[in-house]
Amino acid sequence: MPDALRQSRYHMKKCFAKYLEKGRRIMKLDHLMVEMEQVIDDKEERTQVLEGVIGYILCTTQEAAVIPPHVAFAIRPNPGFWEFVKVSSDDLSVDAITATDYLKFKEMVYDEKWAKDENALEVDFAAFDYPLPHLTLSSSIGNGLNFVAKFMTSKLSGKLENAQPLVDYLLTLNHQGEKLMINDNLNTASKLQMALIVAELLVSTLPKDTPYNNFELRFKEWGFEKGWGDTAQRVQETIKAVSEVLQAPDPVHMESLLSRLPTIFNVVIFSPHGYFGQSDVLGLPDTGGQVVYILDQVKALEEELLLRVKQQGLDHVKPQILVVTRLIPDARGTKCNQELEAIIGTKHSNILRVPFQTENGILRRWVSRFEIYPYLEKFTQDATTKILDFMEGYPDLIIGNYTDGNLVASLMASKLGITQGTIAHALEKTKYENSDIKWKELDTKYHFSCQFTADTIAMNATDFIIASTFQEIAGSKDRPGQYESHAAFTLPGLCRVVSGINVFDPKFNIAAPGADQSVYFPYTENQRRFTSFHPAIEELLYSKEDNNEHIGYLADRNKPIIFSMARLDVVKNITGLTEWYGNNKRLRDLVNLVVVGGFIDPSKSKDREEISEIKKMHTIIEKYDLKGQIRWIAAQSDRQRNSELYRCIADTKGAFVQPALYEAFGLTVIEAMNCGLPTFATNQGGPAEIIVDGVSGFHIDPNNGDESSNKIAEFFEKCKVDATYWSKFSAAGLQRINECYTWKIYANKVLNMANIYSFWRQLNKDQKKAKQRYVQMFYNLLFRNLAKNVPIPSDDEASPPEPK
Ligand code: UDP
Ligand code: LCN
Repeated sequence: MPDALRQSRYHMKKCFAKYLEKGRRIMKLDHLMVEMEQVIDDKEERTQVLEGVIGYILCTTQEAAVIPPHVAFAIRPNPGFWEFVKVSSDDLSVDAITATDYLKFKEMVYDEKWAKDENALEVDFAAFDYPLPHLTLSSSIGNGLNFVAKFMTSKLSGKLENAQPLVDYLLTLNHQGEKLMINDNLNTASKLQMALIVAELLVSTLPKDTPYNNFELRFKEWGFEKGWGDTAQRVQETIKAVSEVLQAPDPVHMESLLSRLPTIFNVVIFSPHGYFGQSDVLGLPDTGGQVVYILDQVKALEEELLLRVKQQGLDHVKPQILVVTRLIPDARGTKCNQELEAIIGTKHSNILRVPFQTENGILRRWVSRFEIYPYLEKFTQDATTKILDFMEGYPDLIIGNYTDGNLVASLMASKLGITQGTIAHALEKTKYENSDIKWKELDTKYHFSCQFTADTIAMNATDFIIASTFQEIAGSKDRPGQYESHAAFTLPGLCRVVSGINVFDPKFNIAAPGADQSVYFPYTENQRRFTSFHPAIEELLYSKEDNNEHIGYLADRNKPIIFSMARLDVVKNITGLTEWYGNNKRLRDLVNLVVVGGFIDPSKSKDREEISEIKKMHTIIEKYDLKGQIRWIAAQSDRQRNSELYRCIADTKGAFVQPALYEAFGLTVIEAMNCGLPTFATNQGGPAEIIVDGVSGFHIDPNNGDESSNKIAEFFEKCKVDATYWSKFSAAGLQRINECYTWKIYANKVLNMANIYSFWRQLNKDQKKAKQRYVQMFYNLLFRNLAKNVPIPSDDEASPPEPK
């Protein structure tokens, strides 16, 4: 053995001895590295050790389970790719192990009996996925639609008869019983192909704008029904699209054909928890970006649906979207006790509220999203009845939001056989370290046993998953994605999920939300600005008075303002930003700080975490003597006024700062950029993808306050010497938004998904059925019992938090 290798082995052994020293435990990458540094203090020697195989394992490790004399490693060389190995500390031999064995290693740390139980419940959703193709490249994750189109193409190619599933699918299309596209006269691929040739001949002779009505009767005689288009031109395009696919399918034509078929008219969107309303709800517990997202989403989807039905020649059809949420009798000044509420800015969309029922009747009070599980099954049943009644038929698409909405959507969709999409907004699992293995410790407070099983059920039941960013699915080079963390996990004593979800599944797609551009528009569009708010905003920002709405003041009005707005949760890190500012004299000299969030008076809040953040804000303001440079404003719920506030900050040539420790997506980042405000946002989570660092804004590291605050200071120093520097970032942010983050782009993508996955589920119906059965069993045997353990509060208990 060469000397260098011998020496390196010697160091590695010392290192493993150190890892073993404390006995059984779970270690993360940073622990492994810190302990390595303690044992090998020479930097060069450490580099040498890290060059070998074990070094590679250590560097790509996410987590390790120490069970002397072994250490088992979960390594992740690339997003979505996991390998598991076991290293013996005696001879440093490395053995590959399965995910199941790795999970058992982990369990040994907490529950040896369970780990060794041969009959411990193992859950393997992948067992049902074998007939289906999967993506293989990390870079393709989230691009399911294209992949599905390719796979469909290969299924329908070859000879004409192979296209029969498409014909069968076209035969099923209808709107409330009215047949669309074709009728039974064209029930084979060859009959359809012949008829298309004749039809094409006819439309090609007509002026392009000839209305469909003018030749509808001829079409009907040949076996065609409505849905091909509103004009001769549109009809001709659709005929071509179908003919191309029948002749020799290719993914591009397949995708464009399926996207233009009349498939989706009625949509149900579930968002049970929180206070879901259109006014006075933001800032209430569990009520944040999700509500903003859904209301904007509905407007965008309705607009796109109306456009599509018009183009399909189905003007008489009124697409409707129903947002279904919980009815809360104790509505506390909001409209959450109203059963039906029309959605402002839409023609046919409504909020439908259905109460939670318990053995004692309707639950009157609000309940936290962590405690919502016991009501969901009955809620689904009651909601289904009301929805079918209201819509006078089945919806064509059901979309769930967050754990509770996704579970309800899964129950209803599988019962009625309807296409389903899910949206997580945020999955809780990655937010809490070791939340799976330590579930028993956390369960009384968070009920993660319910949440993780519900999330896994929904991910597996749904036809497609809408993610806002790539990182939500598969993280980044260093950090696993939110979905990815459900690939293999264990809840000792309950179940070992050896395969929860595969991020290479083509059901994953990215469709990022936008911000309502009729509200969040650039500060430069003077004619559109909501100037009536200016006196109120002037007071908010610059009055000298301390009261329950704001404290602090800005002594020097000439300085630009750095601005942040968020719920006052720990993870949003508004206190962190205030502290960075307090600590950085350079930054304090350059700019003022304005933050919006929470209450000023801690006694107004009933939320433990918020109260502690409020107190912390006061302490920091005192500690750094910030009065004169800071203005802290309590949570603001008027979005029109808030949008004007962003623009007023832009008038000062300021910036928006989003300093969250982790942000799932980050709507405020999008809002600020839409208003033309240069933006600094956390590199942990969605914003890292929204902003291209140094091009359309800046990334900041929430765990490195000095570096982040200096980065902001540097920007303002540059702006001082070059006024165009600020405008450059303002414009680049807007450009980024318009290219990638608008609701129009979103609505188009999501409706394409709905159309394409509706056919996909039809193509794979046998596999879908088998998996659904397994999901149902998991729900029945596990979830239902877990949900029974969540206590049901009585309406007489202390009231939930007061609304603001
Ligand atoms: N918001 C608000 N008033 C506040 C704080 C936040 O209107 O005092 C709005 C904000 O403009 C954004 C949403 O609430 O539209 C927050 O969404 P985000 O994605 O930033 O965070 P979430 O609260 O969903 O975690
Ligand atoms: C929930 C969150 O935590 C945010 O990161 C998102 O922007 C919001 O929902 C909308 O999806």
